[in-house]
Amino acid sequence: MKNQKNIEQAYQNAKQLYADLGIDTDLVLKKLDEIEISLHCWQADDVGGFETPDAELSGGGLQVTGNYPGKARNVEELRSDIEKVMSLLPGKQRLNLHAIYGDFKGKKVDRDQITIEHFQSWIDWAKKLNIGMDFNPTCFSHPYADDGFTLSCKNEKHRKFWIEHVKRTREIAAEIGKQLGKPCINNIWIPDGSKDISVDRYTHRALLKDSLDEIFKVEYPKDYLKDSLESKLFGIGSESMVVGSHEFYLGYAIKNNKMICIDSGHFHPTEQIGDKISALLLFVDELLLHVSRGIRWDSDHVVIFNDEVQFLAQEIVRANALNRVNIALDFFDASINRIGAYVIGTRATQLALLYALLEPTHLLKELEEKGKYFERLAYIEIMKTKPFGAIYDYYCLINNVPVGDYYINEIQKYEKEVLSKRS
Ligand code: RNT
Ligand code: ZN
Repeated sequence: MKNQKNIEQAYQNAKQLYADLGIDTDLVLKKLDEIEISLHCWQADDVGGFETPDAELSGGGLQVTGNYPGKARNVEELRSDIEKVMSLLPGKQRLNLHAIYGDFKGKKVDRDQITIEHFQSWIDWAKKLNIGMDFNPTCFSHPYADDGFTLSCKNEKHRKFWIEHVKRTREIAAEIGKQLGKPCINNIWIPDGSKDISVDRYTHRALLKDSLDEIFKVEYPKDYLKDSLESKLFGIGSESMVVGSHEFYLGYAIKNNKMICIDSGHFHPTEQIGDKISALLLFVDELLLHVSRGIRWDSDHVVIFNDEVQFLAQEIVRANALNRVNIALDFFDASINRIGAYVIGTRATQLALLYALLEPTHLLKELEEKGKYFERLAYIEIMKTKPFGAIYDYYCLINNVPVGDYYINEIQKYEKEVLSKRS
């Protein structure tokens, strides 16, 4: 590494500046290194999946815009992309797989037919990389989801189909967790909702509750499987009503001891996602985060190091809840290099966690308790110009991954040598 000396020196300087505030940066880096971030497989191919060679995202209130060349077209390309991404990141990652990404080997396998055999090669791959995995039922991009309803559908045949699908994903996820020796989170998100004023909301929600009760009848050891439920405020084409709202899932999760998934793009823009952490953690054991970036109608822009992600990380750290909050990413941008999108989003999330871990929380709390609010605000501002970038650079250096802008070059090289050759 060219600037190794400078990076080390900058770290030593920064270390001293943080030590003056009572922060041990070596310890902080140890803590940061223990955090696993779950990488969503679907940024690599625009949420298409591998059920057919030309599979594309359709419906579900989701939209991917852009047509940057080089998306992953099959299991091998996806694995190669994720491996590339991981080689450019310090710290630990997991893989978050959607059910449509099975290794179907050219066979048509409908969603109510998937079994562990379609995911065994993913488990073997994860074992080889020594990483954990998470899983998701795919309740969109399917003819039975075309009317906008899945688990809350009034058509019994369709609803049964989706119940079967989700049951199978739990079975598969439990087997993944068992084989990898780390619990697998199976996160249920459904698109169900309606574009315009909806009259019979009650029945749809009652149906969803009924479907979930049926799905969760089978119990799996918590060491293998953790169930999670993800709400949404609205989607494209479901602007007026979403069946799986925050209130619905929060009620369900608390009553049935399930995990709640908070997607940062799924709330009203003036709501602060960070503020939800300390409230939810008093009523559920664990949370799942889908770290994302909402922009106007889109809930899935590439994550950047912004105020929202910082506040989220601060609240996790301040609540001493790193072991109760599972961190996953969820964004999809097809307008830029997809590998670059992953690296930017993951590094931004790590930066936010690092920034939060470098906070002199003890000092801020003390000032707060004494009612010294000017001083509290002053320190919050002062921390913003402390050299946390030097700490992150050093973290990259000791992890043997590109420091600073060096990852850009690596991604350009991969684009030239690999991505640009995909048609
Ligand atoms: C959709 C949800 C969900 C999806 C993935 C593909 O709004 O955020 O998590 O992004 O399941
Ligand atoms: Zn999400």
